[in-house]
Amino acid sequence: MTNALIEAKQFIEGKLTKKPQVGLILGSGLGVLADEIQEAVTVPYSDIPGFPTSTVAGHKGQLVIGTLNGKSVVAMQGRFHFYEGYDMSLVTLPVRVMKAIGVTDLIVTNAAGGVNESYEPGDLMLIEDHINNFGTNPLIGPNDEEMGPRFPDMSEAYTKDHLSLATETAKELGVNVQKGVYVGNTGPCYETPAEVRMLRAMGGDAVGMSTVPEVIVARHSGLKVLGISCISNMAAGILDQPLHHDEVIETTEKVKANFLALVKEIVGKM
Ligand code: 6GU
Repeated sequence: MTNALIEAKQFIEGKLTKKPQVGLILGSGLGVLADEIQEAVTVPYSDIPGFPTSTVAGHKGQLVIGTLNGKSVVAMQGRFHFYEGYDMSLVTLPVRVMKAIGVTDLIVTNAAGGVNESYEPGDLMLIEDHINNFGTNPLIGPNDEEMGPRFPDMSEAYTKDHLSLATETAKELGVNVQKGVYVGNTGPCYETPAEVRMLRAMGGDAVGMSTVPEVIVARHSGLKVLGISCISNMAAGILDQPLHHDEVIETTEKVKANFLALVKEIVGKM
């Protein structure tokens, strides 16, 4: 373990009453889920040794630790994005910390643009697979065998059992879900219409600026992963309108109820 990791781990363990099982990374506009956590202990990122301070609108910047639907959880209300200028080791440090404090299952969420033309803003998409389009990888550099293998297998980046659990739970709740491939781009600009056509030709269904680095590190550390995208808007060139971050937040507001119900129920069954 790096010193940054050891320090963050010890600091957070000092605040824990029991080991969290499930880790949650809450994307833009989706941080409200953390408000549902009971017996919550909140830890601002600025208090955690080695953590950068989150800067994006719609992201709070704290860990919320407690109980959600009977399961012991740790949630990130706000994440670190590569486009903010943090290097990949910082973007993914929280995932390493989660693993170090005992998390076994990670639920990663994000707001994403719809690339698949049959999607609509407000859809929830269970992530079946991803395409790393960042042009870099968080595992580049010397490999610490204690943390995971040099050449990790990515044939099941998103755990099939979790995908089935999420599919069944959505059905039970009557929540409609899409399933598809998430493409991770660096951002911060949204894509051009030509880039969106390229992403579609590559096999992408949704595009965003996060998730892929965290999932790569989660798989390297042996965590099981479930990914859920909230399709906040259609990517460029599909509808005849420009994209704004405000729209991303507005749409996530609208699907909040379904998103909250779905994730809470899934966590309870994990
Ligand atoms: Cl259209 N693109 C990217 N890269 N990220 C997004 C998005 C689009 N909509 C929400 N997040």
